[in-house]
Amino acid sequence: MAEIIGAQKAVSELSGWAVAESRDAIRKVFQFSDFNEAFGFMSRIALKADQIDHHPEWFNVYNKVDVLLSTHDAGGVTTLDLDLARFMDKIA
Ligand code: H2B
Repeated sequence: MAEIIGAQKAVSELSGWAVAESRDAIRKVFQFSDFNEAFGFMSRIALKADQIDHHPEWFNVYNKVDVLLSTHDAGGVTTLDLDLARFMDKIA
């Protein structure tokens, strides 16, 4: 099981991510030029997420992807979320 680090610590190590209001999770809204770019991003993240068996909660409208990361099995933000957030920032 991945180690819980908490949302506050995770956002302090990232840029553009915020502590979610609802629970121990981190959130970022990615904005792209159009739907094609947004969905391309989601496709690449989806492949990675399935490889590492760690999946985002996300909501897409046209060129925006609203992402929430948390480790359900652990009940909070872990190093897995930090790693996935860093990967998303690299791909975006
Ligand atoms: N994704 C996230 N974000 N948190 C989890 O705890 C989690 C997951 N657990 N993806 C995985 C799948 C687990 O349910 C499967 C059975 O390995």
